Amino acid sequence: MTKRIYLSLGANLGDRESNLHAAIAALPRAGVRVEQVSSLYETEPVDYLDQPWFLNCVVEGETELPALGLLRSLLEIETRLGSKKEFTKGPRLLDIDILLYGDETIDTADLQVPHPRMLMRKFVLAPLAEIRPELKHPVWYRTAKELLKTTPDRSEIRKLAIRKPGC
Ligand code: GSY
Repeated sequence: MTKRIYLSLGANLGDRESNLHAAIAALPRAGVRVEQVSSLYETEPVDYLDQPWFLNCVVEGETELPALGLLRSLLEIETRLGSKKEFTKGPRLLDIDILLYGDETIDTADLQVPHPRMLMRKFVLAPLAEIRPELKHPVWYRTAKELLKTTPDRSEIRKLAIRKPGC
């Protein structure tokens, strides 16, 4: 069955913009039809602060893959593009997280959806609210635009005035 999905992409090593472009270009062969891509945002690191700033964006798409199949497919893109996490929450060439998978709630050791920290992350909420301001997941009470307005995350983000990846 077709599922509407939202992915968060981030990179803070190497040519960050090329890494994001390459990941978005790889999505169709990995089983994701890309429908919208947000602008790129330069974002201050959260969680582990002593690392370079990230470039982040959000992708809206559709997939026929089951959630764990999608996760595997995205991990393969990360590995193929050379991404290794030296340590959890540390710098990386590329990170792809599943934010939403249809209206589903998934809570397994390998995958939690909606992404458990997305409401605390401006680097996710700003690009999501840019492409889908009125989006509401059944476990939230508010839209992406409202969540961005009320998030406690005080980290800095800057929308880049350049062409979107994938366009
Ligand atoms: O969770 C994704 C990796 N990550 C990021 C990120 O993508 N952007 C910002 N700004 N901070 C981050 N901290 C981690 S971990």
